[in-house]
Amino acid sequence: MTNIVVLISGSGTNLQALIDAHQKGDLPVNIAAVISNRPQAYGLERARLAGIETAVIDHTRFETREDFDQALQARIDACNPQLVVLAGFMRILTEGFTRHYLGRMLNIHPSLLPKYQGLHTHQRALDAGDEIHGVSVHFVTPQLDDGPNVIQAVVPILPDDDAATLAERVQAQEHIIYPMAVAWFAEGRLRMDNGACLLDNTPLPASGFVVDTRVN
Ligand code: NHR
Ligand code: GAR
Repeated sequence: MTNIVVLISGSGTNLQALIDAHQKGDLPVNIAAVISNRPQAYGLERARLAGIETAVIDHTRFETREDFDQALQARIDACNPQLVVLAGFMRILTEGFTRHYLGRMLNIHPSLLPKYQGLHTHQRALDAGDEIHGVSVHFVTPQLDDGPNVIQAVVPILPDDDAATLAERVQAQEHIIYPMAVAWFAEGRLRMDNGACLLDNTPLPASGFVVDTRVN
């Protein structure tokens, strides 16, 4: 069974989607631990309720990003995971950390990457007058939000949207595509190879596998 460790910073709805998929029998993994950099993250409670081991590595207690990442890496590696899953994890990771987990760490980012790397993606898509928005699951590489895409879900931007309504539409898709991507990895169907994604030994396009929710 594929051992995974999930890193969170906040409410943990993506973690909950993974827990739910696992409980339904749709996700052949063992969630070895959930680790948060924030002691108050509600996702820790979700993990406890599901009987999953939790840990807090509070970044405010470390002098440097390197020190924090070393402590985080030691805690993760104690679980021997085949995959590290960033689920609303909000700290930028050092190059050394990302290299250590290269090809075995996934992130979910709320935009259609390479558009809108970084923060405040929903507001930026609205400000730009975009007609579509979405979410990307990608392998993590040293460059922020730059690793190869595994899956994207596309949603429409509607005339009355604000950042909150748009985020809600995007997050509904997050909770579908993240368990899918993690399941592909766990089943041995997905890997990163030469900076691209292979699904069933076939290269995915730069967008990754696309789920387009717009009704035509
Ligand atoms: N680290 C690397 N090296 N590469 C990636 O692709 C990463 C990463 C760390 C996190 C998630 C990411 C996202 O999906 C992620 C991808 C946090 C920030 C950020 O600016 C940016 C991107 C992401 C996560 N964080 C601030 C910082 O100083 C803190 C913000 C806060 O605490 O609220 O680290 O978008
Ligand atoms: C999700 O929308 C995720 O895409 C986003 O934060 C939210 C976390 O929600 N991630 C980032 O912005 C990463 N920088 P959750 O804690 O409920 O899963």
